[in-house]
Amino acid sequence: MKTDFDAIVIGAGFAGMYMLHRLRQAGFATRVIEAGKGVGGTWYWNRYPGARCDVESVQYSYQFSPELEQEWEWTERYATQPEILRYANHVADRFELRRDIRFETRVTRATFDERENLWIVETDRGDRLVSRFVITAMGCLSSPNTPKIAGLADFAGAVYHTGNWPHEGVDFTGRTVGVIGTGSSAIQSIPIIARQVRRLTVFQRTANYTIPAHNAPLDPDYVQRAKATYRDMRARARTKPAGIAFDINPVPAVETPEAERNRIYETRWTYGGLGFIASFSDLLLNDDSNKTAADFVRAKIREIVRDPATAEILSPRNIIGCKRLCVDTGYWETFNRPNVTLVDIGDEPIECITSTGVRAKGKSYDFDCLVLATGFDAMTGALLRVDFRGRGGATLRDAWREGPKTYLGLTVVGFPNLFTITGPGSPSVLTNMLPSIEQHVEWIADCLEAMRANGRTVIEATEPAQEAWVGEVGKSASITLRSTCSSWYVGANIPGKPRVFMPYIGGLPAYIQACEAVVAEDYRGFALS
Ligand code: N01
Repeated sequence: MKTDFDAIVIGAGFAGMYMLHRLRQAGFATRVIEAGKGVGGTWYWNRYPGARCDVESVQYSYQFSPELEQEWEWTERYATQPEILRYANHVADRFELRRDIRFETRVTRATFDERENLWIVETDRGDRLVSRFVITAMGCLSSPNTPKIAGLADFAGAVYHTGNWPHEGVDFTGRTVGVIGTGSSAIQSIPIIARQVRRLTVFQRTANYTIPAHNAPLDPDYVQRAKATYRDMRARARTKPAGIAFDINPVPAVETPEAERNRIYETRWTYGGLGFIASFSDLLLNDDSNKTAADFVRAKIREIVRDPATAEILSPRNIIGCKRLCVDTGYWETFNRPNVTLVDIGDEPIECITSTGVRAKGKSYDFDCLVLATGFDAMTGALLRVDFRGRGGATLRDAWREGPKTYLGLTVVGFPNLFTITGPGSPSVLTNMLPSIEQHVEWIADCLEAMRANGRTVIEATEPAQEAWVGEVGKSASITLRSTCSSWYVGANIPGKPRVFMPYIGGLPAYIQACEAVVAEDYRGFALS
C-alpha cells in the first residue's frame, strides 16, 4: 500500500498546530485534518460572549519558540477568546502551517491495516488517506453536550450552544433569554448577556463556585518583565502540579487559626483567579479544610447578592474545587439586576421545552432565545466520535466500554501507532493546557525520531504497562476529593457514560518524570518492531 503521509494529525488547535510544526522540523510528511474553517480549536468554536481563558495570558501561551514569546504582545491579564484566536492565527502564519492543514474536513473513521502496519484514514469529504501514524489533537472539551430535554426541537426561537457559537455573534438586545447551565461557560457569559437583554432567566441544576478574575489591561512594564523572565517562569511552572506558576501555600488549612485562614483567603480572593484553591495545601485532600474555603466563598455570595433567597440558591453545597473552579467577572453581582431571575432546578429537572420556552417546576417561562451552556462530553467524546478500528477490527468504543484505558494517556493497547495528545490518563485538563500539549507533542515527535533512527515502524503499548498505568491513574484519583462529586471529570454529566476519573491527578512534574523514565528505559511498556 502506498503511504500518503508519515503522520496524520486530527485537529488544528494548539496541539495539532505544534505537532505539525515539530514533525515538519523532523522531516516527517504530515497532514493535519481540521473540521473548522480555521485554526484554534477550542478558541475557534467557543465564541460565546465573555469567553476568555482562566489561566493568565503570559502563561497560556507556547514556549517552544523564544522569538514567538518575544514578538507576541498580550494585552490583558486574562486573554479574551478573540485575542487567543488572533494568537493562534499568528502562529499559523508565522510557521506557515496552513499549507499542510486540510480545513472543513472531519475524520470519520481510521482503520489499522495489520498486514501493512498502516492506518487508513477516511473523512466526510470522501478522502481515504494512508499514513504510518495517526495523532489525535482533538481537544478534551470539544464535543458539545446537548442534553436530551423533551421538546428541544420544538422551540420556535433560536437555540445557541456556548461550545458552538455563531461566528457572526448574537445580538441579544431587548430579547428574552433563557440560559441552561451554570458551569464556566455560563458564568462567563451570563453577566454580559444580562446587560443586553430585556429579561434573562438562568436555570441552575448545581450551584457552582467562582472566584473573581480581577481582569485588567496588562501594564507594559509588567509585559516587559514577563518577557525578560519567561525562561524562569516556564521552569517554575513545570515544578507545579497544574503547570501554572502560582504559589501553593504549603500549610494545611486545618492547622491554621481561623482569623489567619480567613486573612489568607481574603488575600487570594482579592488577587483573584484559580490560585484561590492553592490557599492551603490540603483543600483537595481533607473535607474539613475544604469546608473552610467553601464557607469563605459562601459568605462572599451572601455579602454580594442582596436577596437572601437568591444567595442561598446560588450557594454551592459540594466540595470546592471538585468540579472545575470557575473564574468570573461580575457573576454574583449579576443576580442583583432587576432583569435577571434564577430558577433552581436542582431538585426537579426541566420538565420539557415547548415552542415558546421552558417548562420547569410546573411553571412556563417564555423566551426569544435559549442558550445551552451545558458543557461537553469531556475527554473521550471527541475521540469516540471517530470510528477508530485497531487490531482485529476492534473499536476504540468497545475498548473503552468501561471507561478510557491508556498507557500514559498517550497510547492504547490494540491501536498501534496511534497517539492521543492530552488523552485520558494524562494530566491535561487539570493543568495549564499549553505546557501539557507541548510536553506531549515533544514526547511523540522524539518517539517517532527514535523509531526512525532505529529502523522501527510499529509501536504499541503492552497490556501489563497499560493496566499498571490505569491503576496509577485510579490510585492517584482516590486520594483527592476531586473524584468524589458528579463532575465531567468522572463523566457524570453524560447519561450512561462510565463513571471513571479520567485525567491523571498526580501532577505535571510526576507525570513528566514518568514519561521521561519510560523513554530512558528504551520505551519501557511498549512493544516496538
Ligand atoms: O460546562 P460544564 P462548561 N439540565 O459541564 C448544566 C472549560 N472551560 O462549558 O453541574 C440542566 O462545566 C450542568 O449542571 P450540573 C472548563 O474546564 C474553560 O461551562 O451537571 N442543566 C452545568 O451547570 C470547564 O469546566 C473556560 O448539575 C444541565 C452546566 O450545564 C469546562 O470547559 C471557559 C443539563 C455545564 O457546565 C466545561 O465548562 C469555559 C441539563 N440536562 C469552559 N445538562 C476557561 O475559562 C448540563 N447542565 C478556560
